Amino acid sequence: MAQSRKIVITCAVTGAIHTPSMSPHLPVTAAEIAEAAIGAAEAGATIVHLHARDPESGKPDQTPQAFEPFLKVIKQRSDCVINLTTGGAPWMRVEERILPAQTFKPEVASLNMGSMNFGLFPMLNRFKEFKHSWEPEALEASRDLVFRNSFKDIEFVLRTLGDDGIRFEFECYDTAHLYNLHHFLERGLVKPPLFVQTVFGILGGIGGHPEDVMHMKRTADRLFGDQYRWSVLGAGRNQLPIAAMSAAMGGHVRVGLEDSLWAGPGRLAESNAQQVRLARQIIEGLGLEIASPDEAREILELKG
Ligand code: KMH
Ligand code: ZN
Repeated sequence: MAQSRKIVITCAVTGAIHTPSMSPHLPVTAAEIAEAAIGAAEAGATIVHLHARDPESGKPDQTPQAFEPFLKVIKQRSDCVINLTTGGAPWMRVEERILPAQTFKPEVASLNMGSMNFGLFPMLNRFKEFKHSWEPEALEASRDLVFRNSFKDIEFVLRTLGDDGIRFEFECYDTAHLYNLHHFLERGLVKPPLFVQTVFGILGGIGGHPEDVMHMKRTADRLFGDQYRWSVLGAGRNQLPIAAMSAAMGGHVRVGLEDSLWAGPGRLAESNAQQVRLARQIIEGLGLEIASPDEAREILELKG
């Protein structure tokens, strides 16, 4: 892994996993998503990873029309790097999931590197009051849900989006996904430097223990050497401890309400910017600096 003294903070502002009833601070409308992304960028996030939602129900919405209004505002008011999800929600088909990236051709798009169980249902124990019927239904349905990212799906995304110069945030939820990425590297379908987002603590993927983090890093180091840039995403309570581990080792970090609703034990984060500030404190406390958008463009070799 190429170590960096400038740390790229990604902020994933809303996602598709948490539901509006879980936190009043989860951005749902286009105006809320725009404000959250701009606030995160002002607090020090270099990249904003974006999903859209139906403004009434908060249900994930992968139509380009849902993305357009907040993308316009963010681009007017910030120079941050835009990263559009191709994960959408785990129950969507890949053709639907790539529509926003296909339409808006961002600098970065996420790409999930393997199929997996995606266990949302444990949240049914923690959160019991739901305003919309789709919320508990979606969580319950995850008992029998496979987040499908077959080799054919991954190749389809690479071939459809790669020609537009879009670079990828390769989301790897277990060591197998690193090997899948290595397979595409060997076939010449992905180009270094690879922006590898290792994901910890999702039920269905690797856990959030420090040994899990080290095992993913060692495996990525062995497979990719200097050809990758390492970033981490810890789900829920794993978010900041894992961010701290990564930063201490010269890796990059991702925070945001997509990945965790919390700002500390039992304390809901009041904004995405608050989580960015917490990550920034860790980074600067370690004597490191956060990367500006242009520095991130250089580190990740984005099209700019
Ligand atoms: N929700 C995260 C664990 C995507 O958007 O492509 C993974 C994610 C998927 O960010
Ligand atoms: Zn996402």
